[in-house]
Amino acid sequence: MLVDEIDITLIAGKGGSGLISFGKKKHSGPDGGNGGKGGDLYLVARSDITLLNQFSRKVVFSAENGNPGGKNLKTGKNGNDLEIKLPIGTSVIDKESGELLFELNKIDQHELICSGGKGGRGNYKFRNPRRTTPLFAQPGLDGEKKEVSLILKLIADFGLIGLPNAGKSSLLNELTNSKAITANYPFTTLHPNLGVYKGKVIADIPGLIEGASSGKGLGISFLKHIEKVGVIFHCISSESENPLKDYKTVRHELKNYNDKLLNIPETILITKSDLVNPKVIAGMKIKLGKYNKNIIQVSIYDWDSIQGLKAVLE
Ligand SMILES: Nc1nc2c(ncn2[C@@H]2O[C@H](COP(=O)(O)OP(=O)(O)OP(=O)(O)O)[C@@H](O)[C@H]2O)c(=O)[nH]1
Ligand SMILES: [Mg+2]
Repeated sequence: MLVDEIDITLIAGKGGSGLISFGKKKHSGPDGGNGGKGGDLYLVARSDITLLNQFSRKVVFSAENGNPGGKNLKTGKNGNDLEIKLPIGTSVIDKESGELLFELNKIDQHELICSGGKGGRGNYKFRNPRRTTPLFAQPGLDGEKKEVSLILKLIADFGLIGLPNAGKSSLLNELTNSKAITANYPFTTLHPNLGVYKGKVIADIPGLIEGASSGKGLGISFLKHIEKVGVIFHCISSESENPLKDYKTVRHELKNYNDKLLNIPETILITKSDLVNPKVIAGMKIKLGKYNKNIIQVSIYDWDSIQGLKAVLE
């Protein structure tokens, strides 16, 4: 199961405490060093979309604390920074304020999310002519702590959408070296699958049905993945009894979820073209062409049609 929403807690390192210490010799005065700074916590974007799955085992992450100051004015070692890798397409939301902190949109994007606490000053720093033997030092400051919600919206160049059983996963497998499970029953795909063809990312989205936007079928939990798709491949099976109804049903669900989805460029794929007479396909093209002229017929058993579709991806 692809984890695409999770809450985690991030804690930067605490600063090391300042030291209270005096030189060995009589009258040699205070020599307690400052504590080291706590480690910072960064979020970094990577291409692996399964990275949120790491949080099914652990949800609290802390960068290293700074070390305490030492004798002889020695400053404590700074705590190591911690980098947490997240999938590209992740939005990071502050749970307390609800504010969107940032989106990770570029591979290797590197964002500081929690700063480490400052180290405390050692007693040497507190000496003055009237106070030659300060018997105190500062503790280190706490590192910043944030509870964040991570929400993944896949960033894909092409998204295969349509009713259940339309042949979406089969196409993903033909176009890429993905091995999505396919079967002759609805809702085979329960979470989006990604594949890559010549650097282009293709997402196979679970089947949509009428009412999906209000929770029917698999609901809308994955509709958010369509928001960041460059081109929609709307798959309609040539076996459909009413292709126009199928088309409108899916468009209606997209609109209900977020009408901006209707502005994403769309190509209609008439799938499983090997199963029907060419006349049936010609009829479908006329009916669907009233809504969208970009129509391509494909079959996973027709090599030429798959090559033609690959050319569109390039
Ligand atoms: N004859 C023929 N069968 C196909 C073709 N493409 C897919 N199928 C079959 O149609 C059935 C459904 O294919 P899937 O790829 O699982 O369909 P899907 O759209 O991903 O379905 P969901 O994940 O349930 O939404 C499977 O039995 C496939 O083998 C095709 O081009 N020709
Ligand atoms: Mg599928």
